Amino acid sequence: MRRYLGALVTVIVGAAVVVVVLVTLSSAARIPKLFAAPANGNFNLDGANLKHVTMTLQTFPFNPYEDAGWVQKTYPNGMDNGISVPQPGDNQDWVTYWPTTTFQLPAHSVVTIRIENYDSATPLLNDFYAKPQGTFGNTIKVDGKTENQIDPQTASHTFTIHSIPSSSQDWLYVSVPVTGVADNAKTDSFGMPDAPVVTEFTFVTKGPGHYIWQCIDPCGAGFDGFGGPMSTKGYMSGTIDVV
Ligand SMILES: [Cu+2]
Repeated sequence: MRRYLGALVTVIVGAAVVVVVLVTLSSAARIPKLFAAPANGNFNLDGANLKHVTMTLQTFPFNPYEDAGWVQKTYPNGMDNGISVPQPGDNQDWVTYWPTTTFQLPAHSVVTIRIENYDSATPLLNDFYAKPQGTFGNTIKVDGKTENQIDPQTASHTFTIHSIPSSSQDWLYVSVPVTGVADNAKTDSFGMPDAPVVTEFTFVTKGPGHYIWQCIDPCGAGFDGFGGPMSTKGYMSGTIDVV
């Protein structure tokens, strides 16, 4: 009997250790929240009446929590365009998309994404990504002005949706350059610009599928700027589920 009791205690202690480790890891991990794009009425596209959704995202040169008071001042009620602002998280010096990197979009719908970029330029390594692709008219609006390409030297990030070829889901490829804030722009004492550069683009989703998106600008650390935030999910990359 004693022998069985000893085994039982070992199993219980082992299970408790596993639970403590999992709880500690999950509270320390930066697990991006799901952002389901909010409806924004309908969109008449070539006679078809499609659902229209609009998402607003930000890109920051560092975690905005590093700038004491900025988050409080900019999102006083703790909401960032309909989604609660994330917790401070780790790697605060890394460039990052906000408020999350995990998105859900409706199928067969018109999607408008607006990116408020507070980061400065890191010239593209490949000019291919200086041209918007897969958007309406292969264009973007940069601070309200329609463009079909940007100067690759002024790029700060890209928002590039793609996936591996699969016969079980539609193909979806959308890529836009995100223009950086000018080096001489006015900033606060932490380096946060007073105003972002706003890039807006619109595209149509096809059928349901699971896609990934990432930035292809060398905005990260290490070799060719593709390490750190560029090689860690939740900063410069994430997922898009079309449902
Ligand atoms: Cu980037």
